[in-house]
Amino acid sequence: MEIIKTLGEFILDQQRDYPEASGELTSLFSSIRLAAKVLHREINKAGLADITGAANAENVQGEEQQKLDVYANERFKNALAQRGVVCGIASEEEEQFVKFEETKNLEGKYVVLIDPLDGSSNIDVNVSVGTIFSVYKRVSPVGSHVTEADFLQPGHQQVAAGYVIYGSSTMLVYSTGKGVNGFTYDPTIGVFCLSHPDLMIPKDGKIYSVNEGNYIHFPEGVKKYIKYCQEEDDSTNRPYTSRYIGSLVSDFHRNLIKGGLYLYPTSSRYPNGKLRLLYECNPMAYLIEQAGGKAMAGPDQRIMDIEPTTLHQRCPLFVGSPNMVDKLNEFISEHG
Ligand code: P6P
Repeated sequence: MEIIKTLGEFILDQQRDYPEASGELTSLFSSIRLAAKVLHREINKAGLADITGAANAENVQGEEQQKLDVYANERFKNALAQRGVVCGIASEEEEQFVKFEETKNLEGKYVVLIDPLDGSSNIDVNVSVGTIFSVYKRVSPVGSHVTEADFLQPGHQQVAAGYVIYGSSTMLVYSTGKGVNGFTYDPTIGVFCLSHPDLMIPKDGKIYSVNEGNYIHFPEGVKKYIKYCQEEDDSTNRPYTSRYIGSLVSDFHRNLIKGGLYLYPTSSRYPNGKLRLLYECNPMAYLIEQAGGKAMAGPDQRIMDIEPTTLHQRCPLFVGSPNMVDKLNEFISEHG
């Protein structure tokens, strides 16, 4: 008979690997799991209910907030505040970081940075979207209010990171520093089941993911790499396949499973890159390195070594199979 290992059982098993663990991270993950289940339900009926239309608000990025963006942000914020182990969050949907003021939260040891619904512009065309989260231990004293410094930590300080992908099935993929594991949601029994244990990205791949509409604005080295991907060369499995969904979580997840490289370089519209360091690039970088891959902002700039200065700062992102990242870096080093 098939043995189902649920996310809850997996987390408890992992907690046994951390003798000093006090169960707080376990509690944090259970709140993420709850919010993910609620969002699964809302996203899967979004086409039917009037919650895909713009909420007429704008987020800090100046992007029109879809109602589900707002809904997702509230769901995760409330779930994370409930358990008391989190003292505050930073979110793509919140201009400032959010202090959790209840006494139980002042004692919280963790902060969470989150993109509650990445790729939300895809919702009304029924393309997969995702939630991305990043977890740090606070640096400010337990018992005090959370401070901005708690959020402006470099990515190598993360204690956990993950994403939820709301696609043909809903999956939670995360790491606490001991490898990457994927759980598929079974709505008939309401649990996430271990479906992709010990995920490792192939060292090489045949897929590159980039918005080629920005090609003329890319740095010369990136342009040359894209042409390298398109050249005929059987010995190196080229030409590669171009796959770009416009939803980071979806492109990242496919490349994690099959091997590949996702690129969001600088461009005229985004001179510092489009993606946000704290709640998109760092969590994806943490996951890909745990899965044997690489995440860089440039030839000599590991994403997780960037010292953050502002909550919503952007950076270029090159993430995926290590050999593909290395090849791209060769082109950028040679051609700028
Ligand atoms: P573009 C979605 O807005 C997002 O942040 C990522 O999920 C996605 O990969 C990227 O931006 C798409 O950006 O400029 O290609 O539409």
